[in-house]
Amino acid sequence: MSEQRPSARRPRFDVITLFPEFFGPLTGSGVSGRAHARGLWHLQAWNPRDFTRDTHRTVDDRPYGGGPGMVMLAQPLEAALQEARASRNEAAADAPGRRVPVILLSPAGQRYEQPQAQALADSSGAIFVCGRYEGIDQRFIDRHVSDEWSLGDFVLSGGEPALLAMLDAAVRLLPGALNHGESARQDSFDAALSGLLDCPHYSRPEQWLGESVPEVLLSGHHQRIQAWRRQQSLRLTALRRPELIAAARAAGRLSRADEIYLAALGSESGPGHGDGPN
Ligand code: 4GO
Repeated sequence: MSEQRPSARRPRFDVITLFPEFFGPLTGSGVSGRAHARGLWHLQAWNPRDFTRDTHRTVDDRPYGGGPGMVMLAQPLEAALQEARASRNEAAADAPGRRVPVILLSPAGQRYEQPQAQALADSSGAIFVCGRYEGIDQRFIDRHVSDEWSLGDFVLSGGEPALLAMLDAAVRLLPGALNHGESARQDSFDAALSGLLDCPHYSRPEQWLGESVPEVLLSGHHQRIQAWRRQQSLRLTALRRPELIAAARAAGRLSRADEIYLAALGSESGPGHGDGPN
């Protein structure tokens, strides 16, 4: 997957947000922070408050028609967006003549899942708009937003936490972001795992509070270990997310051995047994 990246250019994420400090941990800590330090990706925040024209630096006002809460004003958002676009063009972040996506985080958006994270990692980036309060003046959305993305069916007080999670999921897929290039590819949902859930993992000590590590993992027998891990993935996925088994089957990603194991599982306990992986 990662080898298919079209060029060595790093994705650039421009974020329009009233709370740029939200993104400090993403650029500063952990896997995403290290990838940022290595220059694998870039983030630039734009605060609409810096683009207001009144002395009070107003970014929101009451909704026409009444009702609770406040609405983000279109003008500071548009001015911030123009600045972000200009800055991207100066940096030649995007292919010439191609309009960069402007993406709003919204519960009404399209669901963001692993394929979307991979596509974002493979792209030259995007401009993201994080709303606060009750939302954003619809005229700004109609004029400028090309896509709306959602992390799931829940409401946040702002788009920032959703975007943090989305960017983290994308950035860790960048070539060179993880120390062991393989470990991203063996995660839950990845094609290398046929879109199944990941298997359980164990480390030292061999005995912990009377519980031991599955014997096969200590055997040193690579093929047996691979087979066991595959079976654990199949078992966990069949138990927790049976629709992912169906999708893997439909995509032709289940081997004959997989099917034999699943058939044995089915006759042993049946679906909905509620048992854990052990
Ligand atoms: C995104 C934004 C939830 C999501 C949001 C989500 N809530 N599920 N809240 O991805 C406009 C003001 C929307 C707060 C924003």
